[in-house]
Amino acid sequence: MSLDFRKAEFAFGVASESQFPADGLPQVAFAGRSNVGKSSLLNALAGAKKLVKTSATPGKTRELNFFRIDGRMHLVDFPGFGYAKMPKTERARIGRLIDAFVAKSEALRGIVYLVDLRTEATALDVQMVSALARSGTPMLVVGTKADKIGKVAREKSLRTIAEKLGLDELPHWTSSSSGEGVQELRDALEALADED
Ligand SMILES: Nc1nc2c(ncn2[C@@H]2O[C@H](COP(=O)(O)OP(=O)(O)OP(=O)(O)O)[C@@H](O)[C@H]2O)c(=O)[nH]1
Ligand SMILES: [Mg+2]
Repeated sequence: MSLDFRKAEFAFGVASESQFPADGLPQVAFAGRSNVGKSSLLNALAGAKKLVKTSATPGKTRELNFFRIDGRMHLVDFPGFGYAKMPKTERARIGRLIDAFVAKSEALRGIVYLVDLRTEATALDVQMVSALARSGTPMLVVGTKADKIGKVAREKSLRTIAEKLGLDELPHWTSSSSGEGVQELRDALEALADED
């Protein structure tokens, strides 16, 4: 049965390990640098403008925010990595929370790792992707903000990202503004939710 992404609702925010859910719903997490477009992409997937708060100011998301899709899966919006102005202790707290979640959540089926097509993969992205991959969770890399660059630059950026992150295939790509690539990502998420 196909997942209706328009049936999306905020479920809960998780700020500590004691709040990790045990409801058994399959989860897919959205990770990446601050400002890369995680929350905007969740809104685009849901076809909603305001399901998730987005911001031109980075560092807005500080909890793991769970969104329930069609009552059948949770998409989890992670706080962004690498926001320089966030206090060190807060950054460390968030880092530990994400590490614990990725290591312990049995319902986590995949991690969507977002990279801005204009900046390509940075040293921080290389570090975070290899740290997250150590958990053994399947990872899907997605290039974001495709509307901001041309087709030729996009293809070059996708190849560079694949090379830097050591991927076997070119990443998916999306634009939350134009909606390009969003349906393909819905299909990939649905396949993860349906796996046993
Ligand atoms: N043109 C364009 N702008 C985008 C796109 N996606 C996000 N943005 C803009 O980029 C900025 C950051 O987007 P967010 O979705 O809040 O980014 P985030 O990754 O959730 O950021 P943090 O919560 O700080 O980690 C906002 O100003 C968005 O409007 C896109 O596909 N195209
Ligand atoms: Mg966000």
